[in-house]
Amino acid sequence: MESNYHDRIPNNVDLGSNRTLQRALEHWQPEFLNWWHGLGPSDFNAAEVYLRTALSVDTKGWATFGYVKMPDYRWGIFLAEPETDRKIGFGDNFGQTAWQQVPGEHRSTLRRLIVTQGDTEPASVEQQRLLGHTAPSLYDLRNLFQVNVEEGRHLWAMVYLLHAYFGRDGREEAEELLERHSGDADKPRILSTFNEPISDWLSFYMFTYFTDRDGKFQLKSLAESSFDPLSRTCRFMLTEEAHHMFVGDTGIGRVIKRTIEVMKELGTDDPVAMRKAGAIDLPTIQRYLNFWFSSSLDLFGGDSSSNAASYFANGLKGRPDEERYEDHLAAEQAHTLELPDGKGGVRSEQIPMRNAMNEVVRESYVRDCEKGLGRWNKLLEDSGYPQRMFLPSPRFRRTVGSWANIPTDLDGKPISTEEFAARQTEWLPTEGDRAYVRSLMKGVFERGKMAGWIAPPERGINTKPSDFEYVLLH
Ligand code: BYC
Repeated sequence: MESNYHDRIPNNVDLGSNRTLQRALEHWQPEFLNWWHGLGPSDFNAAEVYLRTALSVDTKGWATFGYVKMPDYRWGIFLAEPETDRKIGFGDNFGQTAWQQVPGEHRSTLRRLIVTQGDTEPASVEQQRLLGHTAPSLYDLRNLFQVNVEEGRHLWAMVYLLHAYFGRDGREEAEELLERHSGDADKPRILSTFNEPISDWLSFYMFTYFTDRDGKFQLKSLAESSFDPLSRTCRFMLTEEAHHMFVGDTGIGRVIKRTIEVMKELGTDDPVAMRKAGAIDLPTIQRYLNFWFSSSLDLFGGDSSSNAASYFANGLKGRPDEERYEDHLAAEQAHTLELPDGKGGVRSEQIPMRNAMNEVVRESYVRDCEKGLGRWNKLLEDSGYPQRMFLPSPRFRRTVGSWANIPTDLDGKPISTEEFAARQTEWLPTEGDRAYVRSLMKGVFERGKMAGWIAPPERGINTKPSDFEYVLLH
């Protein structure tokens, strides 16, 4: 497929052949840029950032590196190459030809799914807007901006689908994607986690590890969609998503590595001593992890969901890597949920598999999250420390699904509201923790220098050394 990189809107969808669509998107473009200037990264617009830009979707063109001023970044519309004669891979229409247009009966549901996905992209940029000022190094500053510009491109991807396939309603939804704002009292973002403030870099790494990973699973589910343009869009977005999770994974690893170094230097893991030495103590890191993991679990929706059942039945949204499953209809199977019994205990209930799709995907997500834990714990183990990071039970601190607002401890044991209130300072970041972490956040902008609370990365970006001048501030 040919890529028109030099068009006003770079694209590989032959935008030039559809003047109406092109004009509509060219009308949206200044509104996007306006939003970027107002609510995208604060300052740094004049800085030259060593960024990866997608010029096309092939292996040569999708990751082209060079210095770019962020407002000059070429936000484009790129869909993965079409698969010849692609068939629907799951649900009641299994085996039929995938759709190139939106079937009338699924129009509003598909639009809702695309809007929900699209809403998260600018939301995350808004959440991270002030972080540049407190970056621990030029390497991290560059990674933040890389994540931000790509989330901007992912917004473009969803806006393209809305404009190209949903007519006037789609155009209105595209406008509203720039009108809702993260944390806004009147017009908040749609999903809960995307209204949480990210005011320090520990939260940023947790977000890119846990919340971007929800993005991976949701995009993989949408990549299975019978609506082929959605599938192709998500497949290309996934190639960019991997780096975002890498930033989170290595970011948390580097914080833990530095913490271990300070524990060794001081000969203690006492949080007070650690904080005096300017490191982030392990219990604080664990509390941040508990917060972001539990929040991200909510993003999968209810554990028993008739919405999820009809998305699957109608072929709108599948399971990640659907080809790994034997039964693509999932019409006869059941899934067992562990639910609160209303008496302070737990009971099991079998529900139809299609209604349990959110839970099935959430369970795979939890297994994927565990991988990072293994790497971080290896650092502790290799240093001879007995402490380990862990994931709390998926029942802990939930606000969506059967466990919503049921107080439990970190093991998922139901407890009283009073006990939860009394112990939550052990489990979740306190105001004191947040104030301490914020007090460490001071921008380090000298080439090759690193803030004292985090270790340098093991390697740089695109074979450059880690002390490369990733951002030219002038
Ligand atoms: N907060 O049947 P239910 C990413 C709503 S992240 C607020 O239980 P369903 C990224 C739900 O919308 C991936 N509301 O759930 C990461 C529904 O409302 P309506 C984003 C919530 O529908 C980092 C109602 O509750 N993509 O890409 O089966 C940086 C009942 O819902 C929440 C997607 O999410 C919540 N946490 O599933 C940048 C994919 N959870 O419709 C980007 C598209 C549920 O009755 N979205 N609700 O008004 C979906 O597939 C589904 O909407 C959900 C919910 C999985 C989110």
